[in-house]
Formats: sequence, structure tokens, C-alpha cells
Amino acid sequence: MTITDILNAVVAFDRQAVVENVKASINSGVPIDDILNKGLIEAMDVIGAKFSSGEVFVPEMLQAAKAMQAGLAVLKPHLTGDALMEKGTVVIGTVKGDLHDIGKNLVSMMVEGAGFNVIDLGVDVDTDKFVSAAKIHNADVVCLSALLTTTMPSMAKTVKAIKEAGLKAKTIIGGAPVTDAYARQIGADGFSNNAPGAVELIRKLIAA
Ligand code: B12
Repeated sequence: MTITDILNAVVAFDRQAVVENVKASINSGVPIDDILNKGLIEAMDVIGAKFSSGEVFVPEMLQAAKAMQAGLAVLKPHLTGDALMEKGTVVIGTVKGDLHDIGKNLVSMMVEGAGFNVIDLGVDVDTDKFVSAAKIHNADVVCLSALLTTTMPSMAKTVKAIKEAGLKAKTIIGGAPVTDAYARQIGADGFSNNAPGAVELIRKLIAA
């Protein structure tokens, strides 16, 4: 049993095999980061490439996503661990028009595990909802996720609205098409291309 078995099981949409292989890998001491990055996340890149080349379509992408999420659920208790005291409040969501939530959920899980109070607004979240949630919960940081180039402008709109509302919340952005340069361009306070990086960024912004 290897990490490749996990990757192959996700690509084959075999939820049960994903769960069994993830459990077996954890039990045999495979590093959690490897299971996550080289197994589950890498598998989504394989599916994405197959989608680009017309080998698979949306229903298959969705099945792979469900298989991946089943594996993530097994990993979740191992991703969290520093939740002893609340260190601040973080609002998170996938922006308007975008339904991708695997990466957002992963960030949410790790931020929660690092001891922050996380308010997860879900997917397809419009600017007004982000602003009012940041206000109501007195958020320290608002995290925006986007996986489509067509929904990235919604990040710019939300970052601007949060600043204009005069809230204390800092904004950070992420998702496969997002870059550091884009974060700077739209005036966001930070960017990371992975979930542990998001946690580090949030810690720094709150300490600043
Ligand atoms: C699974 C998937 C789907 C699933 C989503 C299921 C779900 N519940 O999320 C479904 C089938 C619904 C789907 C639909 C579509 N999809 Co899709 N999808 C994917 C796929 C294969 C994987 C995405 C994923 O989960 N990656 C794994 C996660 C862990 O990675 P991640 O999201 O990038 O997150 C990490 C980091 O980016 C970061 N991060 C994420 N968010 C945040 C936030 C913050 C604040 C920070 C700091 C960091 C951070 O941390 C995460 C962990 O490391 C990608 C291909 C790819 N490789 O990205 C295509 C992809 C994103 N989809 C694509 C497309 C085109 C679509 C559709 C338009 C297809 C269609 N014709 O209908 C629809 C759009 C639906 C909509 N309105 O949103 C394109 C986008 C192209 C583009 N340039 O815009 C891609 C790239 C596929 C491709 N190669 O063409 N999709």
C-alpha cells in the first residue's frame, strides 16, 4: 500500500478504497503531509488535467471531489491539534459564482485546528455577506477562496468593500488561479497557495 494507491483511488472515484488506503497509511506511519499533498491533492491535479484534455467531464470531476473529501474526513483529526485556546476570529468563504470548496474546507479545518474561531460562510458568497459577517463576528481576518479565473474579480470587490466599511479585518486570498501579484494588485493583506501557509499568514496578521 503506497501513496500512489490513494491517488489512484481518488482518480478512480473509489471512495471506499480512498478511505481504507488513507486509514492504512496513517496506521503505518506515513507522514500526514504526504498523504494530503502527494495523495489527495495531487489526485485533484490529475483529474484537473484530464478535464482540460477532455478525458473526463464535470460529473467525473465531482465524483473525484467526493472521493477526495471522504479521504480528507479521515485525515481531519490529524490536521488539527493546536485548538487549546481561541486566538482570534476568521471568516472564510468561496466567492460569488464559485462552487469549489475542497481547498476552502481544508484551509478552514487547519485554521480551526490552529485554535481560531472559524465562521465558514460556504460557497457562492457575495460581497455583502462577507462584509456583514466580518462586522457581526468582529472578525480579525477574512479569507476568500476562488478556483475560477472568472470569479477572481469578486475577490477584488470584496477586499475593497471590507476596507471601505472601515472594519478591522485583514483580508487574505487563495485558490489555484490566485497569485501573490494578484493579492497585491487588489490590495489584499496576503496570499498563500496552501492551507498551512494560510495559518501562518493569519498568525502574522493578528500579531502585527
Ligand atoms: C473538483 C473540481 C470541481 C468540482 C468542485 C467540487 C467541490 N466541492 O469543490 C466541480 C465538479 C463542482 C467543479 C465544477 C466546475 N469546474 Co472545477 N475543478 C475541480 C478540480 C479538479 C479540483 C479543485 C480542487 O479541489 N483542488 C484541490 C484543492 C485542495 O486545491 P485548491 O482549491 O487550490 O486549494 C488549495 C490552495 O489553493 C489554497 N487555498 C484555497 N483557498 C484558499 C483561500 C485562502 C484564503 C488561502 C490563503 C489559501 C487557499 O489552499 C488549499 C489547500 O492547499 C480543479 C482542477 C485543479 N487542479 O484545481 C477544476 C477547475 C478549478 N475547474 C474548472 C472549471 C472550468 C469548472 C467548471 C466551470 C466546469 C463546467 N464547465 O461546468 C465548473 C464551475 C462550477 C462553479 N460555478 O464553481 C477549471 C477552472 C479553469 C479556470 N481557469 O477558471 C479547473 C482548473 C479545471 C481545468 N483544468 O480546467 N470543479
